[in-house]
Amino acid sequence: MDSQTTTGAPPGAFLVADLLAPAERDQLVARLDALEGWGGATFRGQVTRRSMIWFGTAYSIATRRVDPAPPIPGWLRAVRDRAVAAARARAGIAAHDDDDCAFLGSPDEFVSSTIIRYPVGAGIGWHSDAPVYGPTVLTVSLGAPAWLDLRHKADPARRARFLLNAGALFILTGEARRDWAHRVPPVRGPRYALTFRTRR
Ligand SMILES: O=C(O)CCC(=O)C(=O)O
Repeated sequence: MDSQTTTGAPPGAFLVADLLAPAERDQLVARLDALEGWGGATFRGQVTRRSMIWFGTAYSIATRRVDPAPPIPGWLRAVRDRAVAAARARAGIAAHDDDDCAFLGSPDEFVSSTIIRYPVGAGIGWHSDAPVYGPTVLTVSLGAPAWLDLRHKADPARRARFLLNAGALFILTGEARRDWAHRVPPVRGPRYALTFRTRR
C-alpha cells in the first residue's frame, strides 16, 4: 500500500505520515508487545478480536460512563505531546484556508488515552467517537499498515480513505469528527493504535 489519501478528504481529517522515526517505532512496539493488562473490547454488544488498554479515563460503550483509569505513563505522554505539537502545526496551517479546524487544546488536556491491539484479521466497524470526548482526536499508528475509511453520516456515498502506516499520526477534528463516521477494515498484520482524546 503506498498511496496516502483518496480525493475528497473531509475538512478536519489530516495525516502526518512520519510523526515517529523507525527507531522510535521499534522501541514503542517492543514496549507495547510487553505491556500487560489488555482487556477485551466489545462493540455493539459483540466481543471483538481487538484488545484494549485505557489510561486517564475509560469509557464504557454499554453504560456511556467515563470512569477513572490508571494515569497515562510517561512514555505514552511523550508520544501524546509529540502528536499534539504535530497536530497544531498540521491543522493550524489548514486553518488558514479552512474555517473548520476545531479547537485542539494543550497536551495536558488530552487526558484520555486508549491503546488498541489489532491481531491479523481484526478491524473496527463504522462509528464516531463518543460525544463525551472533545472535538479533536489524535491517533498514532504502529505495526502493520491499515486503511482508515471515512463516510459522511448524512450522505454515505461521500467517502474518503487514508493509509495509516507505522509512525503516522491521524488527526480527526472539525467536520470530519462531527459529521463523518470512520472504520478500520481488517488488518493484514498485527497493529497498534494509540489514541488521545480531550473531554468535553
Ligand atoms: O485504529 C485506528 O486507527 C482507529 C481507532 C478508532 O477508530 C477508535 O479508537 O475509535
